[in-house]
Amino acid sequence: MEKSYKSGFITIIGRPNVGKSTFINRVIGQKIAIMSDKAQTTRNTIQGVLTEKDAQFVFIDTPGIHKPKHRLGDFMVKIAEGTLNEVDVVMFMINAEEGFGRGDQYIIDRLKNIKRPIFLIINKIDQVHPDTLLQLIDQYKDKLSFAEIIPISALQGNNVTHLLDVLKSHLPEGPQYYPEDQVTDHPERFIMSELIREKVLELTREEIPHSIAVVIEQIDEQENEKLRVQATIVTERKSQKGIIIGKQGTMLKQVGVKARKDIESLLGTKIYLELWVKVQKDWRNRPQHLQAYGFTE
Ligand code: GDP
Ligand code: K
Ligand code: MG
Repeated sequence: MEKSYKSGFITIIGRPNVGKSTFINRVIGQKIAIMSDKAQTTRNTIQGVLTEKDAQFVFIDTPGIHKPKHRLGDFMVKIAEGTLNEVDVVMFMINAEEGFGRGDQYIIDRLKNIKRPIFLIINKIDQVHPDTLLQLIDQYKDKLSFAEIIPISALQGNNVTHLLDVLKSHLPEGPQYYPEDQVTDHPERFIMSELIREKVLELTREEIPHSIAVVIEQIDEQENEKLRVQATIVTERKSQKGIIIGKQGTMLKQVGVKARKDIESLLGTKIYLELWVKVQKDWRNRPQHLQAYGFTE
């Protein structure tokens, strides 16, 4: 008898920095969701597609659900919540290094009415003693009726294959939604801007909060077949612009070098990257600006 094909959509939800993007990158094996040790790095849903012989997993990376502090936060929570009832499995990811907190309660309250199988994924087990793990499971197991509780290390890969097997068992029979060589349905433009934003966050450390956006203004091909990518980094304040540019442009240059390398490996081609920085006061609170930067509903 022919074995049936399984496919479905899986969303990953959890507090910022628990490892959602790291997990997607690990299973997809290509850098599609940016990672950083700062909260709220991921602002949009990114789909990662994993195709196996008998199944296709479509992962949706959500921005961390957290209480909104401004309009952008509001927007991020809305898309994260919106995905929950449209998927086949919800993965609620927590960080094994942290105990149950208010942020988790907030998420659990939002998961209570979801009619989908919810997995509790305890990530970063490479950082904790097995006893801590047992205590955590004890703490969480009665808060919600979890279909599965699975500890993993997204960074080192421990137990990730097992998780995929269990996920597969929860997926319905279905078609192969995407061709097997497609790993994401996100426009490359968006990923490029995310890679640039990641470098800014990484290199400027604590000084730049999440008040930046990156816009890819233009992509064109040069005569020598290199692509030229022009991008603008939008900041809220003049002082932030100064930090991003750095002394005699050194910071911006570093951002450019690092982002260029990642974009080149994404596109498989050499590029020129031109970066500009501009100040747009209070952009996060103005709906028309959110739209201009791609945060549309
Ligand atoms: P997200 O905000 O949930 O998408 O979290 P990220 O994927 O951006 O990860 C946040 C930080 O946690 C990064 O510095 C990752 O390298 C780190 N991280 C993610 N998974 C693991 C893990 O399994 N073990 C350890 N030790 N660190 C991890
Ligand atoms: K993050
Ligand atoms: Mg993320």
